[in-house]
Amino acid sequence: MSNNNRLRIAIQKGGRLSKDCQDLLKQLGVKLNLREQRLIAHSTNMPIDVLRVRDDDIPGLVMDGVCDLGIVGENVLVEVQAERQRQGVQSEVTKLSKLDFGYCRLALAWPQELGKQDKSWFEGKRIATTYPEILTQYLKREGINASTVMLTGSVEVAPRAGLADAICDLVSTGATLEANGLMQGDTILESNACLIQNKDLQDANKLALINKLMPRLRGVRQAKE
Ligand code: PRT
Ligand code: ZN
Repeated sequence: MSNNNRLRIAIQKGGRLSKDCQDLLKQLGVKLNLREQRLIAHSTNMPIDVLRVRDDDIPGLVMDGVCDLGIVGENVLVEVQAERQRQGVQSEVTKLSKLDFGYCRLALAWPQELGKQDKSWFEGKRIATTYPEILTQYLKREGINASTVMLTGSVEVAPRAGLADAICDLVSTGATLEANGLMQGDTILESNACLIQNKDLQDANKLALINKLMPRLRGVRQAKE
């Protein structure tokens, strides 16, 4: 549990969600003194500290109560939840809101030259992914007997490099798949960034601050519609 009486929010330090997270906090009226290399940024006008970390660490920090809130892609949240459930470790969070950025889908893809394929093609194949838990659950659900190859980067080059027969990766425009000669198949998960809260948070001051920020968040989202 966090012993800090300032509300702790975990956001991605450097990456696709960073700028949108910083913009959102600004729109909520949270003034931050962001210095490039600092792990923690203190708000100058509210009792809020922002922790800037790798996105993969955000769900665990919130689940364990190290941070009270976090902003993370649903893809990462679902993957970490599945992993922690398998390990029998606390995996629940309260989802406060879906956010209007970070949209992508986790989809299967295979070499274009093979043409259109149905699910049975995956039988006995090796599929490279950064999301082995979500992929394994999908394969189980669909009754497909395929193996997963865990890669944390450059997943899209795996078939060409002979590391796998197919991939399961995030897609937004589809340009990366096309550039690597891959054909997109089923979407396994659709994802947006989301705001999550530690499910055991009880500090009255922190809860009051969250209650003050949530209508502002709804206002920001409505203004975008
Ligand atoms: O360093 P850190 O671990 O924090 O960052 P990261 O490298 O793991 O993640 P990052 O910054 O790449 O992405 C953060 C989050 O942004 C992801 O977890 C998703 O929730 C979201 N997001 C949205 C995406 C994309 N769109 C996306 N297109 N994450 C990754 N991609 C990649 C994808 O993996 C592929 O390589 O972009 C490529 C495909 O893009 P298109 O447009 O060519 O289809
Ligand atoms: Zn990451």
